[in-house]
This record gives sequence, structure tokens and C-alpha cells, in this order.
Amino acid sequence: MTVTEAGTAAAPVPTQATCQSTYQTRVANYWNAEENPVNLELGKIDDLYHHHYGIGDVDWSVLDEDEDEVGGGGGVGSGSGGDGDDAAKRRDRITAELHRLEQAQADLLTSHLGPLSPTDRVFDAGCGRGGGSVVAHLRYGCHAHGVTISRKQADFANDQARKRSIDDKVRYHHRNMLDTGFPSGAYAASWNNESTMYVELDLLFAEHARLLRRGGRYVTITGCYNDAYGRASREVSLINAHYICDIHPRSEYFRAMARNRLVPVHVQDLTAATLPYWELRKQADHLVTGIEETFLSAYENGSFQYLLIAADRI
Ligand code: GPP
Ligand code: MG
Repeated sequence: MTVTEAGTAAAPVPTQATCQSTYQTRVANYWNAEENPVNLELGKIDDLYHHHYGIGDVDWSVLDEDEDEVGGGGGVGSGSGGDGDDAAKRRDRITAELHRLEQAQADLLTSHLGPLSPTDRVFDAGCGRGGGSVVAHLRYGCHAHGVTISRKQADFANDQARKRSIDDKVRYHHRNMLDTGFPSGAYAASWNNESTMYVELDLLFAEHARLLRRGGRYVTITGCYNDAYGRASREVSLINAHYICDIHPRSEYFRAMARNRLVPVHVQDLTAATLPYWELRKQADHLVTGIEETFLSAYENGSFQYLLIAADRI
């Protein structure tokens, strides 16, 4: 590290080989190391690995203790190891319910990409372990190209596609979503599912506009801070620190889209729809990461919103 005459430390210059900023390297390191049960245990259920939250009403019966467990003996399953089995079953029910809600979120986003045909190509910006691209392919039969800054995520996602025998149509790349190197105008639809907060929106939307054909569809589901509240709240700042991201204000999405040939066609506030997911996740002792209360407070105090925006590329 060098120190300037003024005494401030200069940030290391990105290496020419990767053109990756120090910030991007740290984000990649986070995702290369990430193994949260809330992502892996949910994904294992049906091999759809998501890195986003859920929407919709919760089936609260998943929290119920099993009768024989409450009764303390005598019933079926209360023999040796019975209580442990019941507790494990309850954990499994909660895990499955959270996954159902995350799947509902993915289905909603995917429904806004279409109609699409099997010859169409779609671009998944910030694809994580790949679940979203698989969902799009299963729904439309289309080709899907995912991009993640994490080598480990890209490898994991490609393994999954091979296991499903869809690797001829669904591929993941260890690349920067701001500079994909993919061909211009080749995509019918593209999206960011909770990945816009890692990048500058103008650079991001310029790349989507370049990749999308005229009339193509862009969709994002994102957490944004609420301009009507003011600036970023304490809770929004805590979320930024937790994930090493930089949540944008709601207004910036529309400004940056307008500057980059993306015209909103549908805007949906999903804040109320995602609250039950966080209420359930908070009670999932085997899955919590420690950020649950912060999300609930951020949504409840009005400083943070969960938004879907669909836009046409003109
Ligand atoms: C969820 O990923 C999304 C992010 C990390 C980006 C931040 C999103 C906001 C809406 C602010 P994940 O599924 O890997 O997170 P977790 O491990 O907490 O489930
Ligand atoms: Mg998750």
C-alpha cells in the first residue's frame, strides 16, 4: 500500500488481467466462501439453488410441534429418538416452506420475461448458484446464459446444469455482468434478481440495453431505499455492511433506465408480500443468518422497499 503526500492510503489499482476493482474482488471472495444453510439446505430440496428472498403467504402450520412431541410420550414416534425425529421433521417443514416462497418469487420474475420461445436467449445477470436460469429454461425452453463474479458459483451452477442434462441450453460464466463480452442484440430477455446493489446502475443498464434486442424485456426484483423516507436508514446501512453491497434509492432505477433505453412497463411493490417470508425465516433457528430482524425493521419503518420493475428495451 502506498501513502500519498496528503497522508491518505491509495487504493490498489485493478490488475490489467481481470479489470476487476478491489471492491469486486472482495464481493467475489464473499460469494466464493458463502455456504449459508439457508441457501444450501433450501436448494437441496429440488436442486434449485436461489440467492434471493421469498414472497407470498406463509403456511404457519409448519411451525406446529408434532402432537406426540407435545404430548411427551405414548404416541407413535415417541419411542427412542422420537423427539429428535419430530424436531427434525419440523425443521424440514420450515426449510421447505421458505424454499416454496423463494420459488414463488423466482416464478413471478420469470413470468414477466415472456412470452419466449425455445430459440430465444435470456441473460441472468448475477446468477449466483444458477436457480433462476433453470427456472426460465424449464418454463420457456429457452437458452439461458448466467453470469457471476464468483468462480465457485459458476462452477457449481454448471455442475447442476450437467446433472439435469440441460447444459446444452443453460450455461454459466465467471464474468462481470457490466462487461459480459456477449453479442449485442442477441437476447430476448434479461434480469437481475437481487444483484443490482453490487453495481452502478448506469453501467449495468447500458450492458442490458446493449445485449437486449429491440422490444426485449428487462426485469429486476430488488431491495431499494425509499426516497420518500429520506436517505439510507440505519437498517439499510446494516444490510449493506452485511452483504458488502450498496443499496440504491428507488428513484435511481427509473433515472438510470430512462438514460439507457429501458422503459418501465410494470412496477410492483412486493414489500408487503415479502414480510411473511422474513417473519418465518426469523423463527427458523437452523437457518437464520442474523440479518432477519434488520430486514423486518427496514421494511416496517418505511425506509426500504422490495420492488419488481419490468421494462421494455426500446
Ligand atoms: C440474497 O442472497 C441477496 C443478496 C445477498 C443481495 C442483497 C439483497 C437485498 C435485497 C439488499 P442470499 O440468498 O445469498 O442471502 P442469504 O444468505 O441471506 O439468504
Ligand atoms: Mg438466501
